[in-house]
Amino acid sequence: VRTRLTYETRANLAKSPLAKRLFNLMANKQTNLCLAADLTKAADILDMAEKCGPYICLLKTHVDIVEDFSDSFISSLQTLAKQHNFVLMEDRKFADIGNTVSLQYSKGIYKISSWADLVTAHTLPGRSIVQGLKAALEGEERGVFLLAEMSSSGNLIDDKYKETSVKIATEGGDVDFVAGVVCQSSNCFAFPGLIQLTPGVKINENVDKLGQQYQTPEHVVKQLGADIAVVGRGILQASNPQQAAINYRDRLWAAYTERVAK
Ligand code: S5P
Repeated sequence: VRTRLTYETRANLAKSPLAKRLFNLMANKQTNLCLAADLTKAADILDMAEKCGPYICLLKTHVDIVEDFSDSFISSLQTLAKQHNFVLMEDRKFADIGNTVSLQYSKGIYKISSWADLVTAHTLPGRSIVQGLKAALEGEERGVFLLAEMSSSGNLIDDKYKETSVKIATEGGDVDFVAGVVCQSSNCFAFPGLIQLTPGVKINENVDKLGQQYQTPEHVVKQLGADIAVVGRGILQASNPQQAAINYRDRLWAAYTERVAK
């Protein structure tokens, strides 16, 4: 079972160079925490990246919510990523035909492919979405996480959609570009070389007012099979975000070490 294997072992099984890099980073830095930096001012995101950087493996952005987006914001973020050794993911959730996502990935104001190590994509359009994203690259080492499940209540994803999404992630000629799967259950996929990214993690709440559903760090890692847990407001809205990041990191890492020791 993939969830019993260590991140080091799984790094060796990964087909995606980005998955390999991220598994090794997690093992060396001893963190499986992703910060969802969902803030609307560039300076606030950079401040949060500075404070939480030492405790995270991944920093996830939604750049289209940043009101003062600029190229210098991106270069500052990249400097922090280097300094504190974390990977950058733009949670764009691409969902269009290949040609359109290729343009959305590399062009426009955000030029996502020029800086984001990882992006997310829905599988709704089919396999061509992966091909479209890959077509935008000019030799950069990049990866995609495909959504096979969502954390929101009432989402439309059923078992068939989930299974086909995992097929797209694990079969065919583009599997070296797929670094992982965004999902909510350990039986979602079997291949140990892929990373399971699981959002909907918060210590003190079960839901928000807009359909989000939360679980504890221990539950997502031990029961739901998360390799990386995404925490946004649990850290961003804490009275001391840095201390909250440390708490989430400690609890998530302890849950992982218990999971692989069993
Ligand atoms: O199913 C999903 C997939 C994602 S990527 N549910 C999610 O919540 N997300 C993202 O995780 C969402 O876009 C947000 O950036 C983060 C959760 O934030 P939180 O504040 O609820 O922890």
